[in-house]
Amino acid sequence: SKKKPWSWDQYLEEERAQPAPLQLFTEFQAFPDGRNGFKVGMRLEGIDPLHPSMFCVLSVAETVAGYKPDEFNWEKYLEACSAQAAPKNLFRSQSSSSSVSAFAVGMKLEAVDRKNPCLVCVASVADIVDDRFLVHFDNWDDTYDYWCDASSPFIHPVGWCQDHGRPLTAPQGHPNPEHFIWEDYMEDTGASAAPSQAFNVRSPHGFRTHMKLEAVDRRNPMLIRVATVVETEDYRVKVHFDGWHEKFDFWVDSDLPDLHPVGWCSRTGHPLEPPLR
Ligand code: MLZ
Repeated sequence: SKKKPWSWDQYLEEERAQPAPLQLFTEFQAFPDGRNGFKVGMRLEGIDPLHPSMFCVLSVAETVAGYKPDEFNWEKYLEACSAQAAPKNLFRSQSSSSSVSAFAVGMKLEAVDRKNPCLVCVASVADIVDDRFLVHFDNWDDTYDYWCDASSPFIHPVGWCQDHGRPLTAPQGHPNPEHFIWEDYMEDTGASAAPSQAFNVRSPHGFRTHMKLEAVDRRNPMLIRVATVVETEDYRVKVHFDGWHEKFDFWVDSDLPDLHPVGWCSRTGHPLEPPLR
């Protein structure tokens, strides 16, 4: 007898589990709304993950996830009925999220070192692209750098540590790291503080334990697996690959583009790795 192909519907029923609701995912995690037009060999610019301050020349090596041609396609639909889409900027939520950021290159802030998350350190805005900017830690190499936007929970205005009774890690090589004084440092460096109104921390994500989703396996990013949220923090989730040992569980930011709602693989035509049995 031929085995029935694996299906989410049946699996969720067997496991009495719920899929993570669609509205918890960002637009980069949710279902694509256009075709993947990238072709092998096309050149582009991208951020080097080991040196986030560097943009490198890249080539497309392989393409998979394309929107299935038989599915509804806005572009084609609009063309067919010669209609216009209501522009994004008319929608309040969209225009506020794409508003010009008040951050400028050189401004100082206090930022969590994502590689040493218990440290909040003296940092600067090192680069800006649209509403995202590069956080650099003063006098450290660029391997601690990361890109974020004004809604990041990992950045704070100058003076935050003092207000919250938390230690602030001074720039590397600071002559008196135990008594770091922002006013003196900004005068010495001729820099200014990022204005506190520029910080606009997002609300916590809303994913709950036991919710099901589809997640990229970072050890082999070709593979997307059936997964479960097994632990949550305000801005991160711990992901478990169904049927795999818990030693493969991993913490990620809840807005990581490698997390997708149930049904994403079937929509995009990407193969989904079913749970190991
Ligand atoms: N133990 C590490 C901490 C580095 C912290 C850097 N923060 C931007 C070291 O001393 O290398």
